[in-house]
Amino acid sequence: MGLMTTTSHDTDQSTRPSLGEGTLIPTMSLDELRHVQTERLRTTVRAAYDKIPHYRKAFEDKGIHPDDIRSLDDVVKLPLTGKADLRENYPFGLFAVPREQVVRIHASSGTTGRPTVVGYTKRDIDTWADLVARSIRFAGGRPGDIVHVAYGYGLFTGGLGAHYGAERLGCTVVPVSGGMTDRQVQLIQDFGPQVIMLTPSYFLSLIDEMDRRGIDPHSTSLRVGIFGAEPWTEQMRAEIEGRTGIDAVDIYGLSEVMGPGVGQESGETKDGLHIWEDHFYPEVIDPDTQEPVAEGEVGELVFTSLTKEAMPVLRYRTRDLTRLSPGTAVPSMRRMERITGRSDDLMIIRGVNVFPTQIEEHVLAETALSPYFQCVLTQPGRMVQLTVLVEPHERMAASEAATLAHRLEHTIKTRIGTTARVEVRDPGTIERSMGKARRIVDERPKQ
Ligand code: DLL
Repeated sequence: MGLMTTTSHDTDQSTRPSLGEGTLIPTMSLDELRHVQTERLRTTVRAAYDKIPHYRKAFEDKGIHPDDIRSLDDVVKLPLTGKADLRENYPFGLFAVPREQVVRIHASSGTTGRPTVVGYTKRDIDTWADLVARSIRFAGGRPGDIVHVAYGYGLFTGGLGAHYGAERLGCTVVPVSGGMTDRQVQLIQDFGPQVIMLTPSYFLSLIDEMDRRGIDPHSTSLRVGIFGAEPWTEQMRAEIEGRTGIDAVDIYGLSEVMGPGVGQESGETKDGLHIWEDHFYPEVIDPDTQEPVAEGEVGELVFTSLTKEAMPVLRYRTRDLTRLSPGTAVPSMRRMERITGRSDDLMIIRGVNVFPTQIEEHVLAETALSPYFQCVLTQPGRMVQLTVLVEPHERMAASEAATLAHRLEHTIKTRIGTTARVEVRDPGTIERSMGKARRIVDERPKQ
């Protein structure tokens, strides 16, 4: 990486507008990082306890006090935080600063109940812009690039998060937001962006639109795609890179912790997401026992924010399943493996655990099939049934479709271990998303 600097150790959170990392990829040693994290953890814990009644009560319930948190190993003593805690404190109950100091609100709708609301101070927005700038740089974007942002703008953190980061890096931002697929393609043709940021599933729709209009997706100005906000696979990366010639890299984040830019994959090594550990302390726990898993084991990712002012979070349970491994491109910071799925997306089919990403791998291995698919869950009797809807690129004869369906059913049975019915639909009929793809359609009767 060409752009390197050491990171400031300044942990005085009250006076500095920004923590000083700017847009640069950190080169701090592991010792330095642990020192910074420890200081920041203590400040965060203190603020959470002093300023947020929810956390004060949670500390008291656990019989702990901020003074008990002296080192990073003490993190496990802290209470876990979940989506339910955000809902119970709706809308502003988890803010650690007076509402007047909150300059931005975002929210995620979720599938049920109240939305979860998050807030940012001016400095939080600044830190976020720095981290997204860092992420874009790490992915392979450069100051001076044109960045086409097709993540949705609004309460969702994708659009504005990407936007501020691209500006911070010194790029020219095209804030298209999601939707109007034909216009997206026209703007790519007209403005010549080098970088595009959107969900991988929506990018597939843009590639299809290019195909439809006779534009060779290899011929665009695009060099790097920064894809996230939903699970995707190595097979999907190969599909996107093969069809466009760009570098497709993964960006991770969630509103409750910040938004996009919590972790980013390097465009050079493409080996999973480095977590920006100077701002977010990761752990992986067993979702059932809530105990930390052994190093390198898969479990639920949990984050403690280290620099957030408006809404610090302690041990936030992401429900995302992954494993941690040592850093490569940034040696002191750990990587997380591509997310296999959220525990919410886990389908249990006759006792076998299946994530839509596992289905995606096998759908993409079938060259006649387009990458669009959906998993439909029904319950005709007592058993849950999984039907995988797929569609071919070109219309197929019934016999050909039947052969393909049987082959895929067989692969799913032998490779994933579950029984699924595969239904081949007509080209273009499976739901397209303009943001996060809806992979699971649950048609089971409501309990
Ligand atoms: O999706 C933030 C974001 C925007 C990330 C743009 C990346 C790009 P939420 O709407 O709160 O925030 O959803 C967060 O999306 O817990 C994961 O389940 C999923 N997710 C986000 N990035 C990835 C990724 C944004 N790269 C939830 N791979 C998270 C897999 C992802 N899942």
